[in-house]
Order: sequence, then structure tokens, then C-alpha cells
Amino acid sequence: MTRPSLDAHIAALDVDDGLESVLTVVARTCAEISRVVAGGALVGAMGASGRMNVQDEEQKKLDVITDDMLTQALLACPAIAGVASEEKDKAQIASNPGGAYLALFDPLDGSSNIDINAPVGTIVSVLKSPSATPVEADFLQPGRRQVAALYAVYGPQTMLVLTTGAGVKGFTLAQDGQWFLTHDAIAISPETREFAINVSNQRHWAEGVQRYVEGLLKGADGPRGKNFNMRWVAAMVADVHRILMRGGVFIYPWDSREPNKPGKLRLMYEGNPMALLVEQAGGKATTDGVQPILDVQPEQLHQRIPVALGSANEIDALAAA
Ligand code: AFP
Repeated sequence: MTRPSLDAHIAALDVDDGLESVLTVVARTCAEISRVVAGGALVGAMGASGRMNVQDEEQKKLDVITDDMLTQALLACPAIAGVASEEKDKAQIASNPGGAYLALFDPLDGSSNIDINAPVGTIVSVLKSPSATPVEADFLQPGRRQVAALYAVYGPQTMLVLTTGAGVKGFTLAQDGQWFLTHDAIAISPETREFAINVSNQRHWAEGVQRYVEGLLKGADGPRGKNFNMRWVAAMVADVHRILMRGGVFIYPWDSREPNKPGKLRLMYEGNPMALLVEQAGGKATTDGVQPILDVQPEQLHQRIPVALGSANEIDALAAA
């Protein structure tokens, strides 16, 4: 069977040449990142960089390497007007004016998994630029305006999962560096028996989330009348990928440890692109079971947000808890 390539899929999309070139550049760079991630200690990619990022987190060498790879590749693409990275304080504007698109990315999500050889990923959100010479405020568009969202997950296989607003498709990286369609029309089943939440934070959650998770943990003996299983990869990319493949819910809620920070995950680099992929696959992506992430008006580039996404019936159950 001949599988369509990602290049062929991109060429057939109903989008302009500029967006096609942005997607092509991102896909090529993710394939290169996959090689560096797989090389690990053999290519000097392991360990800490000795630097802190804008979130005050210690950067791994791979955070810095992958951020540079994506930033350079995208800023060299004529269709790009500017980029913003989870790893950098400020957005960067392309030196050649005229690009029509903005790209926002988490170059290496789940970087605490690097040293234990567990899955990590890259997440990218693409917006139209309101101006050929954008300023930072131009990046602050609600996720509903994304023209594309994708992630690459570097696991046993490297996969790229993409939406341009008309469903979700998954591509697997072949040995020759090309991506081929392996998962057509990805859909999240509305029913699930699997949830993902970091239960070590339970005592810090708000009451509704406490009640909801308590119901799940009681299983067949509790109000839900069925048993649930739990998974937590500690890389949002891998947890969301599992949900796109076989259903489930992923929750990183607000908690009281840092009450002025509304959650751990970042709206622009994690929440919005994952929310578009999940909605396009028929799931729900909310802050709290009710409010769609995609309708949140961003106020800051590095804004944090609570996240509850996945199988629709379970997100409804969270809302009702
Ligand atoms: P790192 O990239 O710093 O490892 O953070 C990953 C992440 O933002 C997200 O991908 C995970 O779902 C979440 O953090 C895990 O957080 P906990 O370590 O608090 O479980």
C-alpha cells in the first residue's frame, strides 16, 4: 500500500502557499529534532544547559538546542512574520518584512523526561499575523483563530499530528526523514475509562476537581459505577497523544500552591494548540470543564492556564462535579 506523504498532504490542503511553507519547515525541523533527541548522549544532547528560562525553570541542553533549531528555521522562512517560544522572554520578529504568519512553540515539551529516556515532544501553533511587522500584542489572539496546530511526539515512533481546522491526521517519520500518513481522521471517543492527572497535587486542588477525581477513584463502588485506570507521562504531548489514540481525559487544574498563577501549563504554547487538535478530533478542551480554552482572550505571551481536555462525556462529568 502506498501511503500519502505529509508533503503531498500539505500540497493538497486548501491553504495558501505561505502556510504550506510554514508547515513544511516545521515538519522538516521536527524530523531533525527527532534525530538529535534519539542521539542523546552520543551527540552531546543530555543534561542541563546551566541556564534558566523565562519561566524560571532550569533549561536542559535539548531545550536550548531545539529552541534554536525551530527559531532559526522559522525565521528563515519568508512566510513567517515572527515567532514566540516558551523558552524565550520576548517574541522575535523576522528581519525580512512581508511574512503573513506567526508561529508559537514549545520546542521540547516534557523535558524532565529526557534524562530517563521517556517521551518528549514539540508543540506548534500558527496564527495569521495582523501586520507584516508585528508587535507582541499581535500574538495575543484567542486560540480559535489558529490556522494550524501540530505536535511531534518523540516516542518509540516519531509521529506528527496536525490540524488545519478540518480534522486531525497523524504521520509517522520514516528512516529516510519523510513523514507518511498512518492515522487518518483521528477521533476521540466520547466515553473513556482512563484519566490523567498528577494526583500528588490532590490536596491543593479546588473542591470541584477533588470531588470529580474522588468519584473516579471510587470506581465501580462509587457514583460513577465503573472502574477507571490512570496514566501520567508528565509530558503533555504524550498524554494528549494517548487521548487522541484511545480516549481519556487530561487535567492540569488550578491549584492553591501559587494561587496567583492560574495553572502550570502555558496558554499560547500548550493550551491553545492542544485544544484545537482535541476539538478537531471531536473532544472537548476547557479550562475547568466548561470554558473552552480556544475562547480565552490571551493577555500575556507566557500566560498560564488550567487545562481539562479529552473525551467529551468525561469533561461534562467534571463540569457537573
Ligand atoms: P517540563 O517540560 O518542564 O518537563 O514540563 C512539562 C509539563 O509542562 C507538561 O508537559 C506536563 O504535563 C506537566 O508539565 C507535568 O507537570 P508535573 O511535573 O507537575 O506533573
